[in-house]
Amino acid sequence: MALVFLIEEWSAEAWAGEMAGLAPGLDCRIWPDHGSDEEIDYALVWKPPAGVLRRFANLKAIFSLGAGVDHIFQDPDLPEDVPVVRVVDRDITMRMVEYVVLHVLMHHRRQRLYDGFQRQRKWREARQPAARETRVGIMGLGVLGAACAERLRDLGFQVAGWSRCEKSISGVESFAGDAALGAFLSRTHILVSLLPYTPATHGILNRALFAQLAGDRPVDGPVLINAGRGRTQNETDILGALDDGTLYAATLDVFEDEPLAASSPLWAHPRVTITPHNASVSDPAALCRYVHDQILRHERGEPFTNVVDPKRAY
Ligand code: NDP
Ligand code: OXD
Repeated sequence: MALVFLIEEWSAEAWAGEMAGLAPGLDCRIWPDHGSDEEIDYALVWKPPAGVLRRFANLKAIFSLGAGVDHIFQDPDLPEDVPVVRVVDRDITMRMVEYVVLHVLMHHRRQRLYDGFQRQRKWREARQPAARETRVGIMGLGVLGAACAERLRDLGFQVAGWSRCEKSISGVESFAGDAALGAFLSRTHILVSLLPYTPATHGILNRALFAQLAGDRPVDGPVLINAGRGRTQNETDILGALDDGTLYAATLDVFEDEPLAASSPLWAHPRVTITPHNASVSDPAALCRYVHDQILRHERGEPFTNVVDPKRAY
């Protein structure tokens, strides 16, 4: 059974080495030195170059090495009949929970303000609202969004989520569909986006959307945290909204173009926090275990889990 690692940006050798250690029986190969295309049964991919997957005529599945699958569906030559399997794993979920809780708390506890006081050697207190006074709204109440919502709810925040279909999560208000977006935004002080990138979410985080956020946050103003995908945001609009007060602050892990250009004004903005698309990194050990389990299931004649519906493409 042959697997090909088709990975851009990360070390394919490290991933293949992890899998070989876990499952010595698997024949792990690295694109483009993988030998015969016909021998490949499974592809493990991150940002695969367009047109390559179609060459593997006997492919049984394409495994995304991240939770997002936009990097696969952007291939115009993607084979239609091969299932795309995405990652749903506790490791990736908990890393995202850490990131979202960290940044919601950072804004809520006004840590950047205190950092400024410290630099000025000022012993000063600023008003600190309770979590129960603050309404967090999560766009994308899927696997990651739901886990973040539950932790933020447990911390005492008023939490709501927005998704395509209605959800039932105890203590978390659910808003579903485009018709409910306005109501969701108008109750939200701190907006967290964990949306996938699809044609429907392209540029959705824009000035018109920020203008609908609740203006009654007990301190400062509306905050945006985006750890979903960069092309769901309009960075010109984020800068404009920060400068005219529509947004008070932003944490951005993802960008329209990555890596973020050194010339971007976002880097130096005093109320922007930037991380390099590492809110939840894909851990080779955890994800190889996950993929290996899926392959074993398939070889036993059981169906893959977490197969992406190509019509939704997320
Ligand atoms: P899921 O597919 O489980 O969740 C996606 C959620 O977005 C669902 O609730 C879905 O609604 C909602 N959604 C999708 N399209 C729309 C739309 N047009 N309108 C309203 N809601 C919509 O994905 P995950 O939670 O596992 O991951 C979310 C995203 O996080 C990934 O796609 C990836 O882009 C990003 N990510 C980023 C990482 C980072 O390090 N920055 C790491 C991992 C993931 P419904 O439930 O109704 O279908
Ligand atoms: C993912 C990511 O999709 O790391 O998992 O962005």
